[in-house]
Amino acid sequence: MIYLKRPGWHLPESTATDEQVYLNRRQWLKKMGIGGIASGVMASGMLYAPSAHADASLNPWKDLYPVKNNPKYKGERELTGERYATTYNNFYEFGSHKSIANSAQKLRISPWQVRIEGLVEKPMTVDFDKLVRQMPLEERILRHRCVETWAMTVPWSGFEMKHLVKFAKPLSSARYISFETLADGETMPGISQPWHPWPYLEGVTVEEAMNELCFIATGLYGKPIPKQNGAPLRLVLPWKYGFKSIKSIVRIQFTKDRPVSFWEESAPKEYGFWANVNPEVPHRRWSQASERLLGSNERVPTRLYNGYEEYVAGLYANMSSDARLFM
Ligand SMILES: Nc1nc2c(c(=O)[nH]1)N[C@H]1C(S)=C(S)[C@@H](COP(=O)(O)O)O[C@H]1N2
Ligand SMILES: [Mo]
Repeated sequence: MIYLKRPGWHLPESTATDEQVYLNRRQWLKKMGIGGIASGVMASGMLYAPSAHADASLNPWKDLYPVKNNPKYKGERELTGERYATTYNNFYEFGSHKSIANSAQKLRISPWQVRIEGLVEKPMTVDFDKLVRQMPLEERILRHRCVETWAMTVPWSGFEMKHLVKFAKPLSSARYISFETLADGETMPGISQPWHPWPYLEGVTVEEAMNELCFIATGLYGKPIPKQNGAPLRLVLPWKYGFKSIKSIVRIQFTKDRPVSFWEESAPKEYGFWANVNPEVPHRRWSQASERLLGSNERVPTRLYNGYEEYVAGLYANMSSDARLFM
């Protein structure tokens, strides 16, 4: 008889048991033996400290970082400590819990190829190395809001998605872009969970992809992006719930029809295509009115479009209300 463990659906933060959830930054630093320094100083001191997991010396793209900071995107909140952002992760391919940072080190990121196909002038397979070296890299501090109600503010390095769209040369008939994550049974223990529709898949409209906030991250905290955060390239959609920001992309497809994402297929009553952050539309199992800042116990009110309304509200102005709502 095959025994299957209960599916690890998204859970609200109040049910999480990770000790970091309950320790504030100062308590955590104290536990790590580095307390006693003013927290502001500590936060910036930690910013470019070596990550606990990344073997940076082996990363083939380390020469590219740090990249020039774009001061337009300041995050407007205290930066989340690097230690939190790189050890408290969602990456279901490595398990349906937050502590996947160690097991994600098995991910083989070099060489890495991305297949670009569908409604494009010419389908192609491109080496990530070649791609990243011809893109205009910049650093942006952006807020991230997970549907589970935790949030972080981190410095991503990477490039605007619109440069990748131009590179792909889509046909005018393309209306959506779908992205797929690697699904490698040898290195990713999570994909043996048969109730999820692997590979992880997400999508945006071409118009959303051309918005200046739509970002491809290849770096984090001034270094190549750690494996647990989606190396070597992942999407960053700061006005949408975090699950839209798909990691470790191997396939990009331009389509006429709206793709059905991984979470939409897993739990259609709970997750939709648009997934724009909206404090007034609760998840079926919990409220979305507030969020906990990762690395502290502070809760703050959640904002419409995660506070990025001025950039993205126009995308949904002429649509029926579902796009502005959670689904
Ligand atoms: N391939 C893949 N991408 C993914 C996920 C995942 O499980 N698999 N989790 C998503 C969710 S729910 C969130 S909140 C963010 C978390 O990104 P982080 O671990 O870098 O904070 O990644 C998103 N991208
Ligand atoms: Mo999430």
